[in-house]
Amino acid sequence: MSNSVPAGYAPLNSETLPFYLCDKLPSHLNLGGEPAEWKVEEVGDGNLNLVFIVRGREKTIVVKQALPYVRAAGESWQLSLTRAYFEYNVLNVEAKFAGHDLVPEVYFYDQDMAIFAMEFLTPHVILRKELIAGKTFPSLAEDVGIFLAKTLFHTSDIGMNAVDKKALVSKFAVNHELCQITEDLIFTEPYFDAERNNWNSPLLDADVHKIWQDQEMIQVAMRYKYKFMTEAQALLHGDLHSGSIMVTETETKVIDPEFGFMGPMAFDIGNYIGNILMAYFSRPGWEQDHNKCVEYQAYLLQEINTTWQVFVTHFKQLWNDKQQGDAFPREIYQSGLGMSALELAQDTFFATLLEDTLVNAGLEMNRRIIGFAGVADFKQIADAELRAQCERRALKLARELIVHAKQYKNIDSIGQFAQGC
Ligand code: SR1
Ligand code: MG
Repeated sequence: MSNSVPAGYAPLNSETLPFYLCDKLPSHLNLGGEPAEWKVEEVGDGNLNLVFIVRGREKTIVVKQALPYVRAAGESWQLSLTRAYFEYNVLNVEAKFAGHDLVPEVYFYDQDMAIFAMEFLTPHVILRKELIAGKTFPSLAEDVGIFLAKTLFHTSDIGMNAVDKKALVSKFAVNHELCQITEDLIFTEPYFDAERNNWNSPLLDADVHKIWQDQEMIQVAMRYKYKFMTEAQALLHGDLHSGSIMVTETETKVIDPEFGFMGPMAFDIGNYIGNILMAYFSRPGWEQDHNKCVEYQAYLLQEINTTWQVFVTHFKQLWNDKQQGDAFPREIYQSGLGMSALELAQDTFFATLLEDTLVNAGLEMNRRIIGFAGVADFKQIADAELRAQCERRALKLARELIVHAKQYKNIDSIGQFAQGC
C-alpha cells in the first residue's frame, strides 16, 4: 500500500457526501429517498478522522473517511490514508471471531477515497462519556472480557494455525505509521521533554519533571516499548480505550480499530484497564457527594476484576477446546502430558499476561496525563487544582503498576493500592 494520496482522493463534506454515496452504495443498502434529501452530519470528535452520520428516509449509516493528516494536530502532522484500510480489515476479523453482537457491521470500503461505511449504532453512546456521567453497565465487563478473549485467542498461535497467523502478521505489519504513533506517544514522549507533551501545567510541572528522572520506571517503559514493537502475539484492536467502545444498558460495541496490528495481547487489555482506572481517579472531579463517589469507584474496580476474570475464563475455555494452533500443541497437552500440564502452562501464561497488562495499564495512564493525547475524564474537570489532585493519584498508581507489576499476583490487589492513593 502506498503512503501517497491517490489521484481520486478528496475529503468529503456534508454537501458532497450524498452524491459520492449514491454512486458507491451497494444496491442492497437503500437509504430511502433522494440523496439530496439525506441529512448528513459530521460528528467526528476523535483525533484522526472525519465521521459522518447519513440519514435517509429508511436507513441511517455511518461513514468514516481518513484525512491525509492528524485531525487533532492539523496539516503539519501528515499521516497516510491507509488507516481506513486497516480499520475496515480489523473490523472484519474482529467480527469473524467476536461476532456482530460486539463489533459493528461494515458495508463497503473504497481504497481511493480512504472511506468506509458501517452500521449506525443507536441509541449507543461512547463509554467514556457515560463513565464521566457516572452510569453503570450490567453487561460491560462480560462483553469486553469476551471480546478480548475471542479476538486475542483466535488470532494467536494458540488458536490459529501458523500459516494464517503469519499472513496476519504480514498484512498488518504495513500499519507501521499508526504503530509509530503509539510507540512515540505512549512509550517514548511522556518520558522526556517532548514538544508534543501536554500536561496540566504549571500544577503538574514538578510531578512530570520527577518522572523524567525516574530511571527505574523509564527502564521498564523502554522494555515494554520493545515488547510492543517485537511481540506479534495476536491481532490487537490497538486503541482499546473507553472512547473506542459504544454502549447501551444492555449492549457493547467495540469501534475504531485503526491502530490494529499483530502485537502483545497485554497492550489491549492494559489499555482498557488503564482507562477504567482513569475513570476511577477522575471521579472526585465529577462527583461531589463523597459516598456516591466512593460507591462508583468501587463499581469501577469491580468492572476491572470482572473483565479480567471473564477474559481468563473464556480464553482458557477456548484453549482447552482448541482444534488448531501450533503453540501449546494438542499432541502434547490434550493427549500427551495431559490436562494438569495444560493447567500449569496456562497458569504461567496468565501470570505473565497479568504482569504485562498491569505495566501497559500504567503506561497508558502516564501518557494520557503527560503526553499529546489527553482524556476528557481529566481534561474536562474545570477546577485545575482538583484535576491535578486526581491526576497525581493516578500517576502514583501508574508508577506502582509499571515498577512493581510482578508483585500483583491477582487483579483484585491493585484495587487496594488504588484506594490507598
Ligand atoms: C495522533 S493520535 C493520538 C491518539 O488518538 C488515538 O485515539 C490514539 O489513542 C492515539 O494515541
Ligand atoms: Mg480512535
